[in-house]
Amino acid sequence: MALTLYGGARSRASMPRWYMEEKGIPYTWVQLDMQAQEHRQEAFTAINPFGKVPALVDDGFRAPGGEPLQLFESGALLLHLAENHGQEFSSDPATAAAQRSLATQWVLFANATLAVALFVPSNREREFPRLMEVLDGLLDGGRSLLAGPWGDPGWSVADCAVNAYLAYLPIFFPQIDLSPYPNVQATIAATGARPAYQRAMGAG
Ligand SMILES: N[C@@H](CCC(=O)N[C@@H](CS)C(=O)NCC(=O)O)C(=O)O
Repeated sequence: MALTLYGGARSRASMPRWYMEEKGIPYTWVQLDMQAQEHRQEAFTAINPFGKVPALVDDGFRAPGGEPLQLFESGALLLHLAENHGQEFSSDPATAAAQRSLATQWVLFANATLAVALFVPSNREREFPRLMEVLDGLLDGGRSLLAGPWGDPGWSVADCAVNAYLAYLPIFFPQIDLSPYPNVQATIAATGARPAYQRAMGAG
């Protein structure tokens, strides 16, 4: 069984890459030269027809046509990895079902709500403070976002998705004052100190 992750320098490929580094999931990293438009060439559009990174090939699974499974959209990659490689969910089916649904909620929140609030300038002014205020409350105590009545599962796919965007803040928006959000600041610092995060960011 082999996993191949395609990405570019400073791209969203760092999210699934961070997840695999944290969980010790073996993978091959293919870094496309996006300046040279390698992501628009046929060798890659055969994997993601939209020509965007990240994309993942998992030959432990078959697509409907029988070929190895190919996936695009960072959130889909994260959920596939959590479900099939990350040993994230409880052995109790009812607990696992709730954990899966919550993991999906957080990955979609990260990609569809948080990312838009950060990277779309008009939304940044309107949405950003409200989201940060709520996240700051939820991050109090350093628990996983998937902590619940079943306990704290530790670092999870939900933390990967949300914290990866929070960690972008000082990189892309150093002018934003985060002092009103001390738990967000602590989370960003803790993320940056994780060896797996450093490995994921360092080379990719
Ligand atoms: N919603 C997608 C966004 C993918 C995306 O826009 N990737 C950027 C790099 S971070 C890209 O490939 N841009 C090149 C292009 O659109 O030509 C995801 O989360 O995977």
